[in-house]
Amino acid sequence: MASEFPRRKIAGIFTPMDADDNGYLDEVLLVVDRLGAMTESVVGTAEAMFEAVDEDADGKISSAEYRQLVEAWTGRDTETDEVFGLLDVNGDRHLSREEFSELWTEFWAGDNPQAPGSWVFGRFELPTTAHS
Ligand SMILES: [Ca+2]
Ligand SMILES: [Ca+2]
Repeated sequence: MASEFPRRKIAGIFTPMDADDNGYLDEVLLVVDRLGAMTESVVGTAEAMFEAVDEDADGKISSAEYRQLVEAWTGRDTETDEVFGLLDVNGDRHLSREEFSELWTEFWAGDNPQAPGSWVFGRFELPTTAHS
C-alpha cells in the first residue's frame, strides 16, 4: 500500500484525464500501490520516456523539450521554466539521462513532497484526498 502523498500526487495528474470517470484513475492508483516492489520497471519506463522526450536525440532534455512533454500531457500552453529550474538539479540547463531517471523514479515511487521529482509533470494543485 502506497502512502498518502504519492496517491495524492498521482491523483492530481490523472484526475483531469479521468473526466468521464471510467475507472482509469483507479487502475493507475492500483499500480501505484504496487510500485514499491516495482522500482526496476519504473526505471525501465524512465528510459523509454527519456527517449521519447529527447526529440533531437542529443542525450539530454532541454527546457523546450520538457515544455513539449508537459504541454502534450496537459493539452494546453503551460509555463514550465520555473519547474524546469527545480528539476535541473545540477543547474546545467539540461536534464541528463541520470537526472531524468531519478526524477521519474521519485515521482512514481517517492514519498517526499519537497522532492523535485514530484513536479516532473509540472506544478499542479494537490487534491486534498486521493480519488477512491
Ligand atoms: Ca534533446
Ligand atoms: Ca542538469
